[in-house]
Amino acid sequence: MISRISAADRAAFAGHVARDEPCVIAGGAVEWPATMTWSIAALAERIGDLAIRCKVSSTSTHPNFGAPSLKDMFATEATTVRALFASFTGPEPARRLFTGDEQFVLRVRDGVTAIHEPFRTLLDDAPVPDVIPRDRLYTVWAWFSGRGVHTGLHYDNNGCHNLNAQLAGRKRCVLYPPAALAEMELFPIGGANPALNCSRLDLANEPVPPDGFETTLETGDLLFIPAWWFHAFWHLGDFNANMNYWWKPEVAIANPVSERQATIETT
Ligand SMILES: O=C(O)CCC(=O)C(=O)O
Repeated sequence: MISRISAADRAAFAGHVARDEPCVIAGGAVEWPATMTWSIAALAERIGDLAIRCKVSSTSTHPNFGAPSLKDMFATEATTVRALFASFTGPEPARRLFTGDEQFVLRVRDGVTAIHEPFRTLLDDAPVPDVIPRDRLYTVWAWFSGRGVHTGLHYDNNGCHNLNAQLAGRKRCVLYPPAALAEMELFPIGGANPALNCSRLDLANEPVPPDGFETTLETGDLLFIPAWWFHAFWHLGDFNANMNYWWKPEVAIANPVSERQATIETT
C-alpha cells in the first residue's frame, strides 16, 4: 500500500521526498480547473483540431513488446486530438495513447523554459504544483487514454522525481523500489531491444511481482513516484487524463538503478 496524505500536510510530503518513499496526495488536485472541467467533449472543443502523434499498439499494452519488430513495438501515428479522443469511445479504446514522448508540454533545459504553445491551455488548468521546487523543474507531460490501456513496468531514465496528477478517470498503479532491480527483468544492456529502462515482464497477462507498492488513483489524486522507482499503470476510466511533473532531486541519488543508467549512458 502507498500512504495517502493530505494536501495541507506539506511537511508529510517533504518527508516522503526526503526518504524517497512514494505517497499519494489524496485529492490534491480536486480544485484544479482541469479536474473540474476536463472531459472528452470539453477538451476537444478547445484543442480538438490540434495535429499530434500518438502511440498505437496492436494490443492494449504500451509499448507492445510482443510485436514482431521494434518498429511495431514503438509505433506511432499522426492524428488529431479529436480523432484520438473519438477512438477512446470506439470498439478498441486501448489501442492508442498520447504521452509526452510525442510532444512535451513544458521543458526546462540549461535554465531555459520551453512551453509547447498549443498546450499552454493545459498548463493553465493544471499548473505546476507548488510543492515542486521551481528551480529544479525538468519536464511536464500530458497523458490521454481510453479504458484498458496498460503501460508496462519501467523506470524513468531522466533521474527525476515525478508527481503524476490524475485529472480525469482512474488508474491502478504498482511501484517497486530501486532495490528490486534484480526482480524487474529489464531488457539487457547490449541486447537487441533499446528500451533499457523497461521490463520484459508482461504484466497485462502475468501476475505482478510480489512486494509491489500498489494504489488506485482517483480523479484529483497526485501520485509521488520517487526518482528511479519502477512503475506500471492500468487505465481504468473511459477517459483518463493526467499531467505529470518531473523535477531533479536536490542531490544525485545513488542506487542500483541510477548506477545502471550511468553505465548505459557511458557505453
Ligand atoms: O500513466 C501511465 O500509464 C504511465 C505514467 C508514467 O509512466 C509516468 O508518470 O512516468
